[in-house]
Amino acid sequence: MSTTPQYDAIIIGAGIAGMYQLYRLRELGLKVRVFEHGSDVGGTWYWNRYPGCRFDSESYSYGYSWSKELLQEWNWKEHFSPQPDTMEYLDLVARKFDLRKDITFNARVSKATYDEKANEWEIETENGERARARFLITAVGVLSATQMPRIPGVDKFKGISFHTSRWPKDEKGFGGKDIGMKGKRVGVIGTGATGVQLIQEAAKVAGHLTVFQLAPEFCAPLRNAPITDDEMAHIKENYPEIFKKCRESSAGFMHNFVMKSVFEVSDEEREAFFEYLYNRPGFEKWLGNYVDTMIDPRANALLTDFMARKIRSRVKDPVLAEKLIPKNHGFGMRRVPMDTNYYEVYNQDNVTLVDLRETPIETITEKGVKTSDKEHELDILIYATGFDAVTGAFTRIDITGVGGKKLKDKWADGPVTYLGIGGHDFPNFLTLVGPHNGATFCNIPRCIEQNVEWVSDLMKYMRDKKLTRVEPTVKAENEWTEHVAESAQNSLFTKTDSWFMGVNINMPEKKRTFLLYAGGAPAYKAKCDEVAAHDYEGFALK
Ligand code: NA7
Repeated sequence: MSTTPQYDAIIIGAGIAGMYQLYRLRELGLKVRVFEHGSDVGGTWYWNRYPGCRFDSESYSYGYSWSKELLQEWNWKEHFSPQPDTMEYLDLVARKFDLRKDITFNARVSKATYDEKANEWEIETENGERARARFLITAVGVLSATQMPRIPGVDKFKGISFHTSRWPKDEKGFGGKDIGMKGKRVGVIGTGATGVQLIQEAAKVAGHLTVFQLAPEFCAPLRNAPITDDEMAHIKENYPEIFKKCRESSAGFMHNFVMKSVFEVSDEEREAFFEYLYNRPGFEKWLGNYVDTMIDPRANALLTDFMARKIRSRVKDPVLAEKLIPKNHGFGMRRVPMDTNYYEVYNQDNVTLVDLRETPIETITEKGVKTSDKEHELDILIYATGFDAVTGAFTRIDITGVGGKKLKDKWADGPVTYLGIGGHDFPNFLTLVGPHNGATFCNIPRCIEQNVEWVSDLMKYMRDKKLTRVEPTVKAENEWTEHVAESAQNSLFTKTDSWFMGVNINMPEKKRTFLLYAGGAPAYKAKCDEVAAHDYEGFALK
């Protein structure tokens, strides 16, 4: 008899999705095991502990909504929670619901194989540990597959160096270690949402900070603030309204587009509204703007012009300001980094911007970064170069379905999925926040809850009906994949290159295709509910 441990379900990943999925399946009475690469819960928040790492979602719209007790027990300290506080929150969740007892930590799943005869999945970790289960549920995150740049010499640098998602841990707390940037020559490569958060902190302490920028993003002010006791008391009273607002919004945030065109209003009214939004906290200036700013390029151009003027007003040197203004995309067509005095950093004497479009990196050396014009000597070099987004966390596991078919091959020309929750030839394989899933462009815990609850209902349904195998049909996955592409065509996301489109300068082999779902969270939920109401239409069940 096999000694491989046997479960009803195996979950890969103990981030926000994996933690909740574990809780829900345990409530169903199932035997569940979670395998997690990190040494603790938290997923994205566990790995990303660089200085400045924090939410861009309003904190109180981000936490789990499923436990009234938890909602009343936890006090958010800031409107946009910093990473150590978020980890403290997730630690509370893990302790309160005794989640850690069912999680194996320091266990990266490297292989998952479907055994057709047994109708079971077998996983194997890098350490050689194995386990089997009827269901395999992935909770691997959208931005978790760390991508180092493909620059010659990345292993040559003799100083302190790592990717932002591998920042060392503070042994005494939940955040990142103080690596001693104070007074040092620090270099940061990459100016996406992560780079921006890190740069504005590093500039406060570094002797000299050199920012290596390939192409700038349009950043906008976060406007974070502490949450007072009175505010927190008010938030606790209003959780039902907060979550209702999120449910009704297109991306699960507390903001919704204004159902008006920029062209319906006068120039003065439009400018005043843009200005109002610019002074508001969070993503409202992106996701609470006139609806056509994200659909119509002419409308987007007006908002883009406003945002470019803001950058010019914040950066003293006009030549430098132009280098910080994106010319290859409009505002909001790529993920908008939220800033706190980011642009003002470039007015400081201790900060230099190196525009890699003018002077490309030739190689990383023992001493620093050699660009086409000079060698920049550094003590610390941080790579804020992003991730093999959305599909990377899947394709880095050797996943084999029916008849030896590999998921990696199935997705070679871009993912093919049904509801972003599974695919043909991969029975009982359920992908929370997978590519094409409504949770990919969303205030993620809001949509994670929808995903987890839907999957839990499916598993309950199967148990009640004594069904043991669920697999999307080819027709259903083709139709959904087409629908995903169509929904993206109506947005401006497809009009530029970004990780939304699977474009990564370090991965030229990755196909350019829309990896998210742009139809909106309410439409996605409605479709999932309809599928469930029709006995999981589009899935072959037996
Ligand atoms: P992103 O948004 O993918 O940003 C990565 C940045 O690194 C971006 O500015 C890239 O420039 C730059 N990059 C990547 N490779 C290189 C090389 N080889 N040389 C120079 N610069 C490079 O990742 P983040 O971690 O900032 O954010 C990820 C998400 O996390 C974010 O959207 C949030 O949702 C949370 P490029 O864009 O290619 O011009």
